[in-house]
Amino acid sequence: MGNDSNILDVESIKKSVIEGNKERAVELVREALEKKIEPLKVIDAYVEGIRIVGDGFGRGEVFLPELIISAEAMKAAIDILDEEVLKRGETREKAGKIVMGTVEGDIHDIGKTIVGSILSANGFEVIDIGSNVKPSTFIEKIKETNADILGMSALLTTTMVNQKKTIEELEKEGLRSRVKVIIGGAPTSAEWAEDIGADGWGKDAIDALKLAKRLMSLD
Ligand code: B1M
Repeated sequence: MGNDSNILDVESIKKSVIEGNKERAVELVREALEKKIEPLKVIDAYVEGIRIVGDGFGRGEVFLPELIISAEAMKAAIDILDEEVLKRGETREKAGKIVMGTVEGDIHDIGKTIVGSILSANGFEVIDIGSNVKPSTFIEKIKETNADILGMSALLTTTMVNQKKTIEELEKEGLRSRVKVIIGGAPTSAEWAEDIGADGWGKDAIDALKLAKRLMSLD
């Protein structure tokens, strides 16, 4: 169904994530890309799906194994979209170097990876150091790569405090003045970014890109 039209099949995409049907989720990505639909629009449809599952989980109507299966379906589809976003990015002079990761205690990495791909596709050199990253590991990587920006994602109210701890570590190491810090993730906010002394907060990947460009004086 829908293969002959050029309309994104949002409902089927949402359903594939809600049902945790990885094969279908992947098939629908390929269909959307064949229809030449903008990858960011496709990503949004998957995000809608996982948010529905997450809300159900929050209300106790969806259980952890189901959440995991849905997340795996989502991740398989998003991996393909990330690759496509990267492929479409032109190779041009690097806009800046950014070390990116999800903070210690937190393994949510889907949003962080999307943000990394968008930045990378837009000329930033992204050093993605994964999830569950200790403050000391962020610091080591910044020193090793001489990064311009540190990007930290946190999805749990219990781990967002590690964004603050990492900034404190940066200060102790005397690195804070030469590295810009951007943060993001569902429980975070512009106010939280200000409270912990970050240079900005990204609502989503496009917002993070605008912010990173502004911080590198590219806008
Ligand atoms: Co978890 N989880 N989870 N989970 N999970 C949430 C976050 C939760 C809100 C669900 C709920 O209860 N409604 C809840 C947190 C509650 C709280 O903190 N108060 C929760 C919980 C409780 C848990 C566990 C504790 C469950 C358990 O074990 N009992 C556990 C924790 C594990 C851990 O980290 N230690 C857990 C586990 C998991 C899975 C492994 C099953 C899976 C993650 C798989 C993975 O990432 N590889 C998972 C998922 C999928 C979610 C939800 C449903 C979806 C997250 C996601 O991928 N969203 C989530 C509910 C929700 O967020 N509504 C939930 C899609 C993604 C594109 O959006 O990550 O927000 P997001 O990223 C956005 C923006 O936030 C922004 O741009 C991105 C693109 O638009 N952004 C940035 C993100 N990072 C940025 C960085 C920037 C700038 C912008 O600059 C650097």
